Amino acid sequence: MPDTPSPTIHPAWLPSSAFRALGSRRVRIDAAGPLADTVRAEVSRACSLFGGALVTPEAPADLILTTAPATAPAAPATAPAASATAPAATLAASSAALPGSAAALPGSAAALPGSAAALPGSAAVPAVPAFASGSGEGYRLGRRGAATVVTADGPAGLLYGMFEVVRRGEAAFDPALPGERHEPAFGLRVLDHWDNVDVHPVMGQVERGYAGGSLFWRDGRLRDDLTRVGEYARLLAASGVNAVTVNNVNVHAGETHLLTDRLGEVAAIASTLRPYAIRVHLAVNFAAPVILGDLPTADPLDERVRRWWSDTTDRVFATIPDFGGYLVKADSEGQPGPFTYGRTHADGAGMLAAALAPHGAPVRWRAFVYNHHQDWRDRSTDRARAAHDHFAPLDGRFADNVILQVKHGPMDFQTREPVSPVLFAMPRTRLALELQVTQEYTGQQRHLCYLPPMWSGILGFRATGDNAPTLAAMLSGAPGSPAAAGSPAAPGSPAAPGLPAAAGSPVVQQQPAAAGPSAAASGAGLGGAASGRTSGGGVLSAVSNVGDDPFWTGHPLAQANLYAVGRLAWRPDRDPTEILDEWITLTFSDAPDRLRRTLHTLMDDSWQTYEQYTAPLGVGFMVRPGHHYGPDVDGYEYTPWGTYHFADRDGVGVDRTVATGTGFTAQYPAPWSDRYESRDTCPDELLLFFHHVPYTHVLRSGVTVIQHIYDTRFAGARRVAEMRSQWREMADLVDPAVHARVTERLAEQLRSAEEWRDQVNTYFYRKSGIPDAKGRPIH
Ligand code: GCW
Repeated sequence: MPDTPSPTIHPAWLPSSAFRALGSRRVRIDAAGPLADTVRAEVSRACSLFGGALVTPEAPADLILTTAPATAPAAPATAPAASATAPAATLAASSAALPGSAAALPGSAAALPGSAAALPGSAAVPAVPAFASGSGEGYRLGRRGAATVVTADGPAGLLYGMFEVVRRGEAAFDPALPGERHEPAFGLRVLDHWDNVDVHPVMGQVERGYAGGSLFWRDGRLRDDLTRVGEYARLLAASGVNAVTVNNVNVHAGETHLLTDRLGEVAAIASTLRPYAIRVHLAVNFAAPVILGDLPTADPLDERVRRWWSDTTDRVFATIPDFGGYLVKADSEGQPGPFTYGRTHADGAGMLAAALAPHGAPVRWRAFVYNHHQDWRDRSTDRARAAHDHFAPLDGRFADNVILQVKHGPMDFQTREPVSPVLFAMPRTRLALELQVTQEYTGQQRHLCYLPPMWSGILGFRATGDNAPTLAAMLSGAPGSPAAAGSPAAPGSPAAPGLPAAAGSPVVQQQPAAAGPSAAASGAGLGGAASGRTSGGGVLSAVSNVGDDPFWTGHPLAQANLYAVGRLAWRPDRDPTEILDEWITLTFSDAPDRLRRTLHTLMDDSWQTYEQYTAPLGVGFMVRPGHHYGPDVDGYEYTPWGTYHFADRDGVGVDRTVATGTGFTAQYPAPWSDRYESRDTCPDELLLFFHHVPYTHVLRSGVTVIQHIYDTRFAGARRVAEMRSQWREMADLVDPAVHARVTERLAEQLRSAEEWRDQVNTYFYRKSGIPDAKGRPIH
């Protein structure tokens, strides 16, 4: 079937109008090579729209985009950013680092794993991997004479610097613009697509996708027209992402061939993404040697199997020289893995790592491994414990280019979970944080749910105490980050991990965007900017929420979640409200104040609103089995999936204490092990995740659990009704197509929120026999 691309694709955060300031200037580009060509094309398109011009090196310019000489330090931490003169002869130096050029490929000696400086805090922590860093991504922004100057560390930095100028608009040309240094905290910023090549009979084209079909695949093959993939690359580069995994971690039979005889399709995607400095990753099937019919075994210690992976991987790199790496889901939810052969996950990952190491590339190995054949009567098995039980004992046994990819919570992307303890239990293993942008459990892009406040709380979590480094600092190896040294969340308070106390007050400390040495630059002892390392180590991954929907994400306002991932990967300590504001400015350029204010009102707290009408106090699930949309309080209660709330006539919640429960609290370091262990210090929002309590238990907020359930369900549904009216009033300020789509989604959100309210309330009223103290109707 031929592709039928929709003629009206929403421009998301890159409408033409966002380029007005840049496009009306005289712009000089002192750089050459493919990425510089991309920048040149962007600038000339903008200039043709707004009357500016690309000018020659001799001509006066309002904006100079240049790459710093590769021989000079990338950015002395103390040097005033704007003081450098634009190097006239940067072209040859920069071309060495262009993607696609041999010198930039990860096989070069400089890019071999283990070559960078060590992470902070522990001598045992492995070196920051060069392969996790995009090269030359940083840049300085400042003024020289009458011009604004972007001096990039390399070609990718030129692209990112150009998009920063776009984001700033007129402010980028303010004569008082201070000198700033920018570089990403996380070196690898990757969006994982759970896209199937063949339409899966149950999961469809995109597993957990709520925005139509795949951008890459259609009915069993690569799309003929990859124009949208190119547009996607452009959007991602503008948000700061630098890698994409093109297929589902559940690698079915057809998709297994992408590694070998269908590699050409992956190469075509790689070519489309490359102009925007985005590398391709592939999810691979652990049993590929068997499935593809080449070998009788996939045993990771079998020499034939190891050779197979090594030869296959060599062919991948021969076809796609800047290939990013593998992603593996093994021994999980039916996927094959090393357990079949009595081997460990370190053995399994090690085999793939050995195949990738000569190319300087990593394997991301997922820690999402648990028993999905449980019996609710067996209280000793706890799914929350599983990842730690499986992986923590293997710390130190993973190869240098293995990155263990850990979901942010111990269960499964629920609306509220504590931060996974695995992230603090493996100091000798490289770890990646996995977020879920696709809203599997958070309203499936029918509900408005701006997720960055949740992510911000996770990135800002301080596992070992209120003055300890944040998770972001630990993972990114950027200890100088203000996030690592900022003011603590109050111990045990509701403002503790993942629990912003109120809207707009995220846990993570803020830093003025531009002031002083940057986060990474101040980590000079780490091989930071001063030593020429232009990106942080570390990996931030997220499951994409994009499809072939004209608005990209189904719900047009869910674009903000996608935008924010890249922005947080550059600056994990940024205020989510500020990121939202930036997204509004770009997406609704020329937005009058009334629209801006309303969007904040609708979105800033929307995650908390969603939480208010769904499963209470961190207990999770209560969704309809299979598709996970809408309420079904007991939907998973008697299934083998290990996702129980244990409500009975006396109380609700999962006892995960050491004293009387599954002992999960002991997987945390102090002080959190103690805080979670005690009902008195466990944050309210996570109470039912850690404790089974009577309905009459009084929360730290002063209300009983049952009354909290009623109050928040009523408040949540009421809030959605208000949101609907507030949006209605925006009709004159928003593109009618966007307005109509959001209107339709809010109507469904309200229907669903009322359904949640009624089902949860009536369930707990009947279980507990305790009426609502305020006498409201419980249906
Ligand atoms: O949350 C579960 C999803 C599965 C998904 C799995 C995973 C890709 O329901 O659809 O499979 O997580 O993360 O592997």
